[in-house]
Amino acid sequence: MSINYNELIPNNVDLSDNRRLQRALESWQPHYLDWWREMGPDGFQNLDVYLRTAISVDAKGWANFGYVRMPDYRWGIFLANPEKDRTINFGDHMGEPAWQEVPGEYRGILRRLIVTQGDTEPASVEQQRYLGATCPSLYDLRNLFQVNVEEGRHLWAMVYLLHAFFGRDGREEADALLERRSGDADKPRILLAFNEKTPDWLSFFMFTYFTDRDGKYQLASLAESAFDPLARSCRFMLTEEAHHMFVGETGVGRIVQRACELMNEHDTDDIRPYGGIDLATIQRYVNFHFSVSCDLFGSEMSTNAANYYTMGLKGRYNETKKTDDHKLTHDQYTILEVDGDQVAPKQEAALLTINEQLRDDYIEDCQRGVDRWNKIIKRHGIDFELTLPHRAFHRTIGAFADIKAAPDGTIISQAQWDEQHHNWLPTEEDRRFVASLMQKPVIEPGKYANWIAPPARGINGQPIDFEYVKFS
Ligand code: BYC
Ligand code: FE
Ligand code: FE
Repeated sequence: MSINYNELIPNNVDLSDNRRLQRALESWQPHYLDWWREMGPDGFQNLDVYLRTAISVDAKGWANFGYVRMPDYRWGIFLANPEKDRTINFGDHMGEPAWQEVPGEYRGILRRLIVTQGDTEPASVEQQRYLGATCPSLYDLRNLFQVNVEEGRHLWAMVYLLHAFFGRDGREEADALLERRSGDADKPRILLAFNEKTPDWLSFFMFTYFTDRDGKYQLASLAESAFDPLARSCRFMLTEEAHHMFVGETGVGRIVQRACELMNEHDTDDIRPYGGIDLATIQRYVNFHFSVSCDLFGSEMSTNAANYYTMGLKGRYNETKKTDDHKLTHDQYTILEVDGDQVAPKQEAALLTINEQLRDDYIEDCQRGVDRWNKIIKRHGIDFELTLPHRAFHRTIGAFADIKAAPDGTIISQAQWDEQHHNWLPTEEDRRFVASLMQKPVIEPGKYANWIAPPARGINGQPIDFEYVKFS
């Protein structure tokens, strides 16, 4: 299905056939642009940025790269192609045809899921608003802006669903998505991680590695939804998500590489005097971003999640590849719980552990990238391993919210935590140091800040010294 770019709102949903919906979205559009100007990237809005724009939703649709001013980016409504005669793959409605409309009894709950998903997208743009001013290169600046415009597009995806299927309540929720603000005391974003700051580029790369990856797993679960327009929206969003995680993985990898180079060059672990970010600091950032992202999966035991599943609203990762009965009424699943002064495995009813099952898939995926970072370290002959902290570490949601745990999962006292946590989480001093490396933007084509290695290759086959953002 090709995308119609001749309309005010590019789309592949035949928007012009539904004049009421078209008009409603066209009246939301200027509010979106106001939000983008107010809360999107600070500065840089009049520069030409080498961005990709989807021209169709099949694999070849991504081949379109060109210079665009960000406010002129063609945000629109793109759903993956419909699957013919799609049926519901799990829960009470398994085997029935997928829904093209929202069943009345699930309206409130489905709207809430869509709003929660939609809320994260503008939140992340707000969190990343000031990073342009300290970019390590034009290549990285372009990647930041690519991520930002696509998160804006993800907001459009959810707003389309709200407008098209939820009537007046949906329109009100769409307006509210532009009113909440990341970190605002009075009108914060919904989920905790999206109210944290992303103050520097190490945080940005960690965020796109760990937090965008929550996006991947949540979107994959929603892509299984019985509500077909949601499933198709999320399917296409996942193709955009892959680039965000690539930015995170390669960004952290390049910082690790530069750290190793400086360690070898100066024969010391203490590379701060040479303007590198030491591996111990990188580990503390990993600990922070991994733990707050783990919280995004909700409680281990969740009747909400069980209901979403039974109702057919939100499935598991790769639902159709699983070989159980897709109802889970009799199955068990092992999760970790606090048992006295230890963290111990316990069997629970599988249906209640859907959140934890997704978190397990997520953690496994997180580990793969950490392994690749460790290969970089090993290749430099350095004896150090980055590790993911235990899932009980530094949690504020779920079974471990009320205890303190060391990164290895040992339960410790509050006093031990107070004494040790500066070794485990970024300190004020770490953050000040990282920020001190990132005082000025590096905007000369082909130049890279000293604390990060250049990428292995450029974007879309372009060289690494390409003018990814035009300042002239
Ligand atoms: N912060 O049964 P529970 C992305 C609340 S990221 C604050 O444990 P449930 C992106 C919960 O709402 C993907 N509150 O959890 C990435 C509930 O409240 P009520 C975002 C939280 O409901 C980077 C209570 O605690 N998408 O796309 O099973 C850049 C107990 O709930 C949190 C989605 O999240 C938290 N961390 O699951 C850009 C998908 N966790 O009912 C974008 C949609 C839980 O007591 N959302 N609570 O008032 C969902 O599927 C679910 O809402 C959650 C929570 C998985 C988040
Ligand atoms: Fe997104
Ligand atoms: Fe993303």
